[in-house]
Amino acid sequence: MSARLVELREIHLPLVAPFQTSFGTQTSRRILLVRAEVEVDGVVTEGWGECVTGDEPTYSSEYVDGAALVIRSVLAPRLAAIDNLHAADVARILGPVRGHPMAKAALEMAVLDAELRAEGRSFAALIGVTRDRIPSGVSVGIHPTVDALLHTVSGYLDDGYVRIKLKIEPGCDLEPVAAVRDLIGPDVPFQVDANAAYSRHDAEHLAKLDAFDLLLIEQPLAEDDLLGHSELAKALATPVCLDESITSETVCADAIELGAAEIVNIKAGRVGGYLTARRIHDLCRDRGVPVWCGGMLETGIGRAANAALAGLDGFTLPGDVSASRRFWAEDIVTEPIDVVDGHVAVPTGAGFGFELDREVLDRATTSTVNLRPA
Ligand code: SMG
Ligand code: MG
Repeated sequence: MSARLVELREIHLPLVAPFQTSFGTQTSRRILLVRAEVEVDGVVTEGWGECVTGDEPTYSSEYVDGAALVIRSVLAPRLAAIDNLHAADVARILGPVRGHPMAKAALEMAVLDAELRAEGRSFAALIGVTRDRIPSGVSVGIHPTVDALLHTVSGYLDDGYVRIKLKIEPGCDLEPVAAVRDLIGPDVPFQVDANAAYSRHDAEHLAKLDAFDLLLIEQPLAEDDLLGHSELAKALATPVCLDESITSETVCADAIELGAAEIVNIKAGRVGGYLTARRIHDLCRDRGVPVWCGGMLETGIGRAANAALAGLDGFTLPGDVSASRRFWAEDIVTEPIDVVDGHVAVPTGAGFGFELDREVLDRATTSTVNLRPA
């Protein structure tokens, strides 16, 4: 059984509502999807991978157009040159290409999905997931007014989400955090995410968040500021969780060693793929560091994959694996993912377990590139 990459697609989907973070506001997403195939005894099985880059290089240095170019011109040709391509080898083969973890992750995901579907095996089974559902948290963007924010948060509580995460930035932190804590009461788990918007000089200010009994503060400082995070962690009672900074197993182990990451947000795209994400889960578990599964406004493809990954035992905190309708209206490219009793089901189907809606997918497609070698 050997895999090949066949197609790179770009789709365009509108968000149900604008999503504002410390680095910008999104109203829609351009998303790259990769299709791979595996042929066994003349039977062709396809698999799909989703690339989590944003439209612009603001969350990280990767972005849609850059990822499309590096996939087309550098990464796919390297994989096409391999005779017997397997998902387990993709990260090693692409290793000599520096950076571009989200682009690499999409390729590995497509190959892995095709391979597992051909074997009739689920990703959850491959990595040893035993849970059948995961607690679902929701990420709430920065709102223009506190009233609007509270209205949104109430809606999510009604939807059953078991944990609220609020985006913050300098000038929009203590007041909305106080208001949300007041609304949800002391028992609903509540955390904040700064997307690297603060500096080392903000420690005293950020310590004021300790009054609100937050589960964690996510990525307060710059991606490369491990030492700053470790100093901040000493100054705050609220645990410091890293997202953007965790770019590899090595960085993760170092961040824990330095005391910069008391909790880790795991995102497969940020670390180069679901297989590496699994190893990061293992290393955190072995060091007693709690992890949770992050989100990148994925379609049902990446969302299903995240729900499977988050089924591993070390994911002891609710993740940003919300219902598809949190971000998307009716135009979703897979069957919807729902939150039931505050939980999302771990997909049991072959591969990453999503079921594509071809019609919607084709309608949302804005361009298609052939990845087969000429
Ligand atoms: O998919 O639920 C989701 C989004 C969760 O807030 C979320 N992601 O920094 O954790 C994060 C952000 C990154 C994406 S913002 C464009
Ligand atoms: Mg984050």
